[in-house]
Amino acid sequence: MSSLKGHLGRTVTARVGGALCVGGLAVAVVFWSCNSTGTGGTDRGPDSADASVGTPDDDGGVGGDGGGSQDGGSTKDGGAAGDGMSADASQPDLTPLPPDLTCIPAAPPDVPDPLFLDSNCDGIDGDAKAAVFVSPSGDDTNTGTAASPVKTITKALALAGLLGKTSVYANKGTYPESVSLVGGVSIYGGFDQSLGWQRAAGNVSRIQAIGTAVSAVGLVTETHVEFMTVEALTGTAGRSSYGVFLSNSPGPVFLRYDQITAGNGADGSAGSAGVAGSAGGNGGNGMAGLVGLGGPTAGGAGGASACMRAGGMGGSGSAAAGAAGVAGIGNPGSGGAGGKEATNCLIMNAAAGGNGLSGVAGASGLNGAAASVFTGGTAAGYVAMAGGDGTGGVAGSGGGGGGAGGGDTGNLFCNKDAGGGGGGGGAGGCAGGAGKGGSGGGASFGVYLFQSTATLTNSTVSAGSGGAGGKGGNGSAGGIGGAGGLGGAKAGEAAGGGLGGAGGKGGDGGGGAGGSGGISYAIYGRGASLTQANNTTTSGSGGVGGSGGVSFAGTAPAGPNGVAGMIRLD
Ligand SMILES: [Ca+2]
Ligand SMILES: [Ca+2]
Repeated sequence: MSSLKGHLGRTVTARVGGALCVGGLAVAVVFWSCNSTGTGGTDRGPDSADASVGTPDDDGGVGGDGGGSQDGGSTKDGGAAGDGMSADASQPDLTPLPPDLTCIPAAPPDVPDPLFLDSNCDGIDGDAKAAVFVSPSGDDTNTGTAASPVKTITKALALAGLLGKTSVYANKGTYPESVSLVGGVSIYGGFDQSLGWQRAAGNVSRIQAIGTAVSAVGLVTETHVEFMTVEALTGTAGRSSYGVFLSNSPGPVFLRYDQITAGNGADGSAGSAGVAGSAGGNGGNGMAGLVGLGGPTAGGAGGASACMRAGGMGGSGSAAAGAAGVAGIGNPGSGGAGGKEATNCLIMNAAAGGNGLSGVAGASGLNGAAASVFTGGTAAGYVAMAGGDGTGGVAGSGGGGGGAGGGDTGNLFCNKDAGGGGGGGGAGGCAGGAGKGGSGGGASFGVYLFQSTATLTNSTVSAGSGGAGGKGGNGSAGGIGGAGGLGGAKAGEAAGGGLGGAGGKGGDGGGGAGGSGGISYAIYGRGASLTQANNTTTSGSGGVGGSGGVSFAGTAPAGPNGVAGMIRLD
């Protein structure tokens, strides 16, 4: 065994049939010197111990068989004659040093690795037969071979599942799609179709989508996403942004050599303001009393209401006792009493109608409850928390109608007279509407894990900032009550009507609370199993909580600010 540092800082271990090997790595150049090579016939059988076998890419990608001499002495390296590889079928297998610089035949599988080695000598890093190829310039009706790539990663994953292939190889370029992983189908980027699907670090294969770029739900098979640039963009209306979102996915999912970036969480929406309550209508005046006539004299109409809180009608007058006013709606007993009639015009003892009682003011509503603080992610992701809605006020009750004045019944000596009608009661004011709570701002997560298992290495993970919480809506004032009508005037020996009662004021609406600010973490996990190393993380700031709506009861609570950090595992 020999051990050395690869150009990406990984330790590369090679076993060469028990022989001593000395290896060295330069950037993108690999050379091996092994004393078991070049002497001929020392190949000690298939290099099944090559750490690249079995587990994808856990050996740093180096085939490790010492420059192709350890493939069991056969010509199974598969390179075509004249392709520049060290172990073409047309040449002796144990080619003397220096070995070929790019092709190191090894036992399968050849997986795309960080050194981009074509260890099965099929011309690319990876196994062309095991993959579906995808390119932004491809076509989803294509077959998915290197010569006929599909256009979207989503299509490539579906095709791979259909054809029993284990990988998708992505050409450089941008894929504007939200990718849902398929268990057991890994995605590798960094290929360049125009150069025969060679890989290089400068080739950027980018998945780009609003909201969530890469996701998996219920994924239970090992799946890799490597050398991909994963970019989530900011959405709207409180939407969260996830570079990679894994939920209930024991996978395991390997994220390696990736550039993962989430956008900002979108700001929450402001809550709507309450609608102002309508004023109650005024009560009508009672009809004046009548000399020498028996009436009737109409009471004033109750004030009209847009919210079923009309004032009571005034009582109607006559030569007899005045009629009582009608109670205002919501205000029992509020009608004024009718006045007693006069039976002797010499005494003139007719009584005036009683006044209607005023309506009662409606209670005001309450401000909304404060938005919750973040307590943990869910299977569906971050839940943006809205501020509570305010409650509306209660409508005022209607004023009672005034009673009619007592009449004069008349006799031998005097004419009868009709008393004045009572004034109508004013309608109650309608309730002021409540402000709605502001919605919560969205969160930003580079990588979000819920009950999932992931290995995250050698990657850059960036979160944006949390979205601001929406402002709570203001509560609105209740309507004023209507004025009561005047009682009809007295006439002759008849008395006048009573006043209508005023309508009560409508209660004011409460304000809505502000929404919570969105949170921001480069890496967030809940119930997650995370293995991570050699990553660079960046996070943004938490979103500012929305301010509370204003009402006559004061200002509703503001939303809490969002929390932020690099890594949080709940
Ligand atoms: Ca490889
Ligand atoms: Ca290969």
